[in-house]
Formats: sequence, structure tokens, C-alpha cells
Amino acid sequence: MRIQRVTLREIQMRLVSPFETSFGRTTDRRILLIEAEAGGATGWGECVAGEGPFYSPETIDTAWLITEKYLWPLLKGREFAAAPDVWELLEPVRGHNMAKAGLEAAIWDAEAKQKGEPLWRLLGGVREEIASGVSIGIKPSFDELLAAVEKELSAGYQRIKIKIKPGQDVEPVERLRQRFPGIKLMVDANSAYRLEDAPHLRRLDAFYLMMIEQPLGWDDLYSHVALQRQLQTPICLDECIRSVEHARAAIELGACRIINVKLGRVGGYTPVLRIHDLCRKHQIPVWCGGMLESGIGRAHNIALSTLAGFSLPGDVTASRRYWHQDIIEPEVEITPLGTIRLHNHPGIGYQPRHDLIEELAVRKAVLT
Ligand code: OSB
Ligand code: MG
Repeated sequence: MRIQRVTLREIQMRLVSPFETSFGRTTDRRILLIEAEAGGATGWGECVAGEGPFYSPETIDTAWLITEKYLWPLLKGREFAAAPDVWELLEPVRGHNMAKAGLEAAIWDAEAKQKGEPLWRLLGGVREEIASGVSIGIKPSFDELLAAVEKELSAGYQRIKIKIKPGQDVEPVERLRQRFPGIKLMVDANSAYRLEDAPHLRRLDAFYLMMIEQPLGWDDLYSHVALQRQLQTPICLDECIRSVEHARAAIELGACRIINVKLGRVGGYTPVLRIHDLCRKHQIPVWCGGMLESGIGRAHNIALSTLAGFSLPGDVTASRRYWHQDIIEPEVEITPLGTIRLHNHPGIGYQPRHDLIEELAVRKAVLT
């Protein structure tokens, strides 16, 4: 296999409503799409880097630069057996996982299309329907949070995650629990706390949450070990797990009991598959996180979620939750039971809407 051409496009899309986390609020997304032509097929990937370096150090602008200037030259003209080999070719570049993952995922899609096979089958997926949960941003009032939760539950979503930060944590969780004693409920702090907050975070133990996601520093595995010892609620790590080595350290040290897997954060399918296998061996449940993706990234998350170890509902949801108009055909839909059914078309299983993508593009680079 050899890549003939890579096209980068930045598209801009406004979210249906602003999404707020402990690190900031997003109203408009700037999304880097990667189109890769290889072996007569065209594959698509999405780089999930944010507009600013607030979730992780990468941004769309660093990813664009790194892809054009450093990643593409590592692949250009190179002959390789198959998509699983791409990640190693990119290894000389340290970090920049989101840039690597967007490019690598496009090549996996191209390979699946070339073989006439759905990507999820090429990855070794085992289910034709995945369980879907929602991530609800921080709201200005409890009433707005409650309305959002009610809306998602009536749409069928199987699990509710709410974003928390100091000052908006124990109270909304307590009130939601009173209102919905039986739902699968969890919280995500996006690194808003410090180890000294352990006594405060322990108050969350009263509400039998499924997990608390990334309470402490994005780069601080060690403090999570101490915190997990003081909490009954399982810690799930997101930001801290950026490689299979981090996953191994987290599991062996007891820094978490659950791992959120994101393709972009760990650098592509090759590392994701290794983390998945490691977690299965240690019976650590994994689930697929989300990054406010367009349909392309969403389609990849859906394919990934079919792997056997993805035993909990992911943050993988219908297109309409985020977009008035998604860039894929058909859009991602949820069933009344809160699941997403897989397609059996080759590759990611959803068609990129070329005309719309070109219309939304604000910059483009063709790499040959
Ligand atoms: O921490 O999981 C996160 C969105 C942007 C950055 C980080 C996170 C999130 C979400 C949204 O929780 C998940 C989604 O795409 O629905
Ligand atoms: Mg998270």
C-alpha cells in the first residue's frame, strides 16, 4: 500500500448549542478533516484537536502544521503492507497524537474500502449495535441541566454524564439522583480538582455514580492513585491516558478502574487496539469518549465501539445532538433503545457530503 495524496481541509461549524466544560466553552468548532487516497480508495479521518490547547496541548493549528510539515513526509512514497503499520512510520514524531490519529484513521478507512469491508469488521469488532450515552455540558442553572437530562433520557440514551467543576458538583448530582434514582449516572471533571479536594470528592460516593472521570491533573497519574484509594466511586481516566504505557501504569498502580478511550488522544487505531487488549486482559472496562466530532469522527468512534472490550455506553451520539446539518450521509441516528446500529457498507459506513464539505472549508492543502 502507498498513499498517493492527502488533502487537508479545515471546516467551521457552529454547534447546536454551546458546550461548556471545566476548561471552557465551545460555540463554534474548527475541524480538520483528512482525506487520504491509497490503493485506489479514498479514506476519511478527523483530527479531534480543539480550537485552543485547553483539553490537551494540541490545537487544530498545531495539527495542521505537524501533519503537513512532519507526518506527511514520513509517509510520502513509502510502501507499507497495511494500515496497522502506519503508526510506526509516524513514531519519529513525538506526541501530536491527534494529528497522527486523524491521518492514520483516514488510511484505515481507505484500506477497508479497498477491501470492500466495513471498517468495524477490519478492526475485529464483534457487535452490530453499540450502546450510547450522552455527555451534558455545564449549565447556567439546575433547571436547564434537568431539562437537558430529561430530553436525553426520553430520546433513549442509556447513560447520563454531566460535566462538573468546583461549585457545580455535589449539589446538582444530589438533586439529579433524587429525581432519577435508577439511571446510569456519572460525572466528568476534566481535571478541575486537586488531591487536596479528596474529602470534598468523597461526598460524591453517596450517589452511587458509575464513575468519576478525570478528577485531577491532565498529566498527573500519581495523584489519582492516592485519590482512588480514598474513593469508593471508580475513577475513569481520560486526559491522563495518552499511550499504552500510560494505560499499563494506570492499571498497575491503581490510578483508575475504568478507561475512556479516544482515538485522537492515544494517536490512532494501532495504539487503541493495544490499549483495548491490555484492558481486557486486566478486566478494566473501556468505553469510547467523544470530542464534539463531526460525522467523520463520529463514524470512526462507532466503528471502534464494536470491539469486545467496549462494555460500557460511550459518548457516541446522534448527529443532531451537535449539528443542524452533519457532513455525512446518512446522519448518525439513535434507536429508541439508546443504541446505534452499524452499517455494512465498506469503510466507515457513512458517505462524506463532498459539496457541503467544500462549502464549509475555510482552508485546504493538497499534499502529494
Ligand atoms: O472530556 O470527554 C471529554 C468534549 C470535548 C472535550 C473533552 C470531552 C468532551 C465531552 C463531549 O465530554 C463528548 C461528546 O463528544 O459528546
Ligand atoms: Mg472526559
